[in-house]
Amino acid sequence: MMTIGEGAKITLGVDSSTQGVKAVAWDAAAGAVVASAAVNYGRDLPGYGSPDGFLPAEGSVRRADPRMWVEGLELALARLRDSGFPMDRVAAVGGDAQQHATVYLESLDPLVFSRATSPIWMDSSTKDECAALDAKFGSRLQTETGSPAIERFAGPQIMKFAREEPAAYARTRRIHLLSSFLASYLTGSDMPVDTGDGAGMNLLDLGRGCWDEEICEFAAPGLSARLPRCTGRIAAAAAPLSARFAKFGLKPGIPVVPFTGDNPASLVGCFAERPGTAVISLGTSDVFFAAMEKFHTDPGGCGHVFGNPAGGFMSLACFKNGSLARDRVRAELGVDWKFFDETAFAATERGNGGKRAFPYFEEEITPKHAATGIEANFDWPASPAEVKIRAVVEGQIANMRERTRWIGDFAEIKVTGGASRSRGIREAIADIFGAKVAAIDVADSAAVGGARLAAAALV
Ligand code: XUL
Repeated sequence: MMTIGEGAKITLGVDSSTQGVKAVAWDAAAGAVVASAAVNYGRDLPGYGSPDGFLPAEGSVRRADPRMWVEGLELALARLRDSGFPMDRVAAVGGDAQQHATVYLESLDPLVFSRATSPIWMDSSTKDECAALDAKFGSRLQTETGSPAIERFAGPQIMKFAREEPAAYARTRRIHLLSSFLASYLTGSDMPVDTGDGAGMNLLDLGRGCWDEEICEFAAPGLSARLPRCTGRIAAAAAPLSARFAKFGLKPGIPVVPFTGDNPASLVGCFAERPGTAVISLGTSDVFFAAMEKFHTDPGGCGHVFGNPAGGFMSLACFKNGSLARDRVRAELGVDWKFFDETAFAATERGNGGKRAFPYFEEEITPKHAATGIEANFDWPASPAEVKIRAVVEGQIANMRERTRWIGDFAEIKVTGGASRSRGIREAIADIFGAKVAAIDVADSAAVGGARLAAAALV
């Protein structure tokens, strides 16, 4: 634990992710995490039989026991307290959760769930519901809610529940996202869904910042009355922490701000909440996200728009063929990462004389493209490894640039994730986007985002 200055304002950020919970104490003036505690569902709460944070999969169904999320939150707070961190120094609480997971309540206090297991973002069992939403609303879903009908999104999931279990749906008084549920649990009263996470439901009229009554009613009768209100103004919607949390050493009554989704929270945790800076996370998939001033959607129909919890909007585009595709090319060429990240780039010219290649090993979503393997505009078999590597990297980045042009231009791009170590990739991003590129370390970016949002309630 770091030393905490006398007058320092400490806020707590709680990140409830798929695999566990992290609680970080953030000192805004020092710009540093001063203490943290973590819980892993598989290791720490084995009684829930969810080694990876969800119950054994049944086909395309992925669900988790919501009691595990509550117990995980409390255990993380207990661990932070037991680490010796002075919990009474926490001045406000914020947080985030995995997006799209839904929690179904008969009552919040006492806590009674009307659905024993909650669908999470990995569930893709709502093909029929998405088809019905598409048939009814068509492109209006994309242009008004920010995304086309998507299987993991909360709206199709709620629709399926209401159809399959009408009696349990009728008993349900409130349907929360996991984010708004956790904030409600902390305050003991219904907290709003923030427009950052709420945009992952297919139910929110994002431009107007309210539920779309027509889509809600089509998804499930009486749905909008079962949803909490939504808000795009996090600081203004803070509510006092319930006295129940005094047992963890937290001061009752300190402000708790609405929680958001992990992606919107990461935008804030990467200090990229203002337009002009984008973040590219180079992981299994490559993800591009950035703040946006005005609400507008991807004319190509691939990117998402969410509310930006710091105000305004944000966009997110996911490119499925990211690091896994790069690794496959590297393995097929029989070279090591040093060769892939540096040697190949030192041996070739920027722009590669126009030679580009696109690795479609997985079915691509941005743009939609079948898994057909490498597609190159030059004689792939006859070319040396160096040329192939630059062609693949520049091909991926050029595709990303084209597919994110609708969002705007960026003077600065922050890159994170394993592949951000590659000088070749960083230079290709700088060249193709015409931006300054910096690799950033974003351990706990979502939790830090939650804590930074909590700090806004103290201003
Ligand atoms: C975003 C999504 C995932 C989850 C992971 O749409 O489904 O990134 O938020 O926690």
